Amino acid sequence: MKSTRNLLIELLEKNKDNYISGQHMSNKLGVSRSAIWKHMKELEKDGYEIIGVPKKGYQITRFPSKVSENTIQWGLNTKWLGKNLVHKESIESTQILGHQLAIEGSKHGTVIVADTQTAGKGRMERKWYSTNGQGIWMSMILRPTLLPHQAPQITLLAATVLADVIKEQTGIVPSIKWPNDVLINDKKISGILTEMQAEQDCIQYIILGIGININQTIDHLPDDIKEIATSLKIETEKDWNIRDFIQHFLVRFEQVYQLFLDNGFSSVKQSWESYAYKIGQTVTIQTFHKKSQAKLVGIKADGALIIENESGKKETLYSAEIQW
Ligand code: BTX
Repeated sequence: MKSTRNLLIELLEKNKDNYISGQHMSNKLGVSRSAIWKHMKELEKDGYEIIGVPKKGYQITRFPSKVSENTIQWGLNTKWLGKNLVHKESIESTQILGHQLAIEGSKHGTVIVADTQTAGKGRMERKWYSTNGQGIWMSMILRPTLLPHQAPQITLLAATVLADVIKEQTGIVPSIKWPNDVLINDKKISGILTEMQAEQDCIQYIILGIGININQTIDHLPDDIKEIATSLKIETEKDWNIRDFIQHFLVRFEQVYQLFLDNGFSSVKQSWESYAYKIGQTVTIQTFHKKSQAKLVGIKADGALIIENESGKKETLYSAEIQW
């Protein structure tokens, strides 16, 4: 059930080119005009600008780009994802808080967002740079009824959703380097980290962490990643509204996640393949025990990587790094 405040935002958003009368809003939402007025004062505190003209009504003139629990949740058209949301200005890592909250029992769909992370985590103890207010640093708690070996499929799903959202919002078609790097023009715009607490045949929870570089210029990127990283701003030469981007991502993620649970991995697989990086090409692959040249063939029905090794034999890899 949507809150009155969410419905009010939607109404104002739908009518953003016109004035809308207090009476009309009050009839539509089934609350008094003074309640509407109080809600609008609250919206103004979070950066919405609403003008009121006697006899005409109200018009929203600015939606906030500010990220806060309120601004993300207001107007967020999801059923369960992000309905419980924690926003921190600065945090060590949204993954760490995600684990804490999950252990304390936070529900499926809880989202944690930070403006900056002081110790953002990549895979295998690597570092994830999370500059202040210039990207999306977000983790979500998922409690799927899947088997532990299916968890990596959620990583591929998240990368696919992000690629879709980037394509819809910017017109740029990204690529996905197996398993989890989303690239634009062969540079990394996003990283995804899936951590899981599981027993032999059941997942207790997954903390799905997503880092997306949004408004950094090349000067904001630390020297050691300047050559390999990019941001939406670098690629499009404009600033992006971080709050809007989070909302688009959450809405899309919820839809695709539901399809995945209902129909299995095949629809995700198809979409993932449409973005696949260097399929059919020979690349350097690092596995736990060796580094070798191999041709990327595709992914299996369960999301594992299929390669053709130097002697022409097909192999299936569940864990590996495709090198640049
Ligand atoms: P990864 O291990 O695939 O990538 C980490 C590598 O990516 C680093 O070693 C570095 O070379 C490069 N890198 C670091 N920061 C950036 C950046 N901002 N942009 C591009 N490249 C970078 C990928 O790990 C998983 C990253 C998940 C990050 C999210 S943010 C929210 C959540 N909280 C948290 O601590 N981690 C996740």
